Amino acid sequence: MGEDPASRVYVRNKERACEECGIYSEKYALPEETTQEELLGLIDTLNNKTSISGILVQLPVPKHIDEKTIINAIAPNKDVDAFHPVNVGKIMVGNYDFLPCTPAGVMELIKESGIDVEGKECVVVGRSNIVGKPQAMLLLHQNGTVTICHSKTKDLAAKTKNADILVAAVGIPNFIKGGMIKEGAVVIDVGINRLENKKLCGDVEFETAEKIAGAITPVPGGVGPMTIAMLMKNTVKAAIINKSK
Ligand code: L34
Repeated sequence: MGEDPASRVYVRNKERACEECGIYSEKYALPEETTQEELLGLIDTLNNKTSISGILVQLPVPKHIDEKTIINAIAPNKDVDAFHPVNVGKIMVGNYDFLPCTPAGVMELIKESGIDVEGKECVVVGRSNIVGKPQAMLLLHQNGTVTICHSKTKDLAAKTKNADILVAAVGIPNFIKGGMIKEGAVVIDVGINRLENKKLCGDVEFETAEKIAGAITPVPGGVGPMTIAMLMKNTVKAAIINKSK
């Protein structure tokens, strides 16, 4: 909804991924002026449309729309973002259908790189509902020892320097410097920041961090594409779950 230029790129990438996977998709590019009632009406239509297995409202939504109301309106069995409180609760107790795409993508990168989370010091910088909080929970499920840091954390560098696995999800360009990282640590950069020169950069200062880290993800080409891959996975799962209904 609206004119967010980054959202336009991400949604286009999602459409393209659907095509590549052979997933049927519908895109509704709603104008900024659309009312909350109209958006809720569309969600209700899609909730009841049997040809649709998964629904996603790309965030951020314009200021006159209440994000929580929108997330709550999506049928939990079609909530391929796993943002609905029912799905958030299921993740908390470890009995879930969908994982949120970005944290799940981070876990997949860790797993595919042969990194064992068990017993590791994991530090998540950022506590958003869509990344930081669920990321911490997924690392905990893999028996990591998890610390969540945020804007009020005292002596952040001491915390990040203790991390075997460091996940940066703060949304501040180049916030984590090489000097804040432990030698050999796994550094995962969730941030996608657009600089004034239009260049993309992460929350980690890559040039200094790559010299210290044992493994590190780039921006672009790191977590972003994994977010989309996990959306495809959730959508296939939703199709299977909803087929029997
Ligand atoms: N509802 N809103 C909802 N679900 C989501 O899972 C998202 N997110 C975040 C923003 N809002 C959302 C995304 O889709 C972030 N995000 C996302 C998706 C794709 C990419 C980045 C973020 C991506 O494709 N990144 C590319 C670069 C793209 C570019 O050129 O800007 C990369 O290589 O990182």
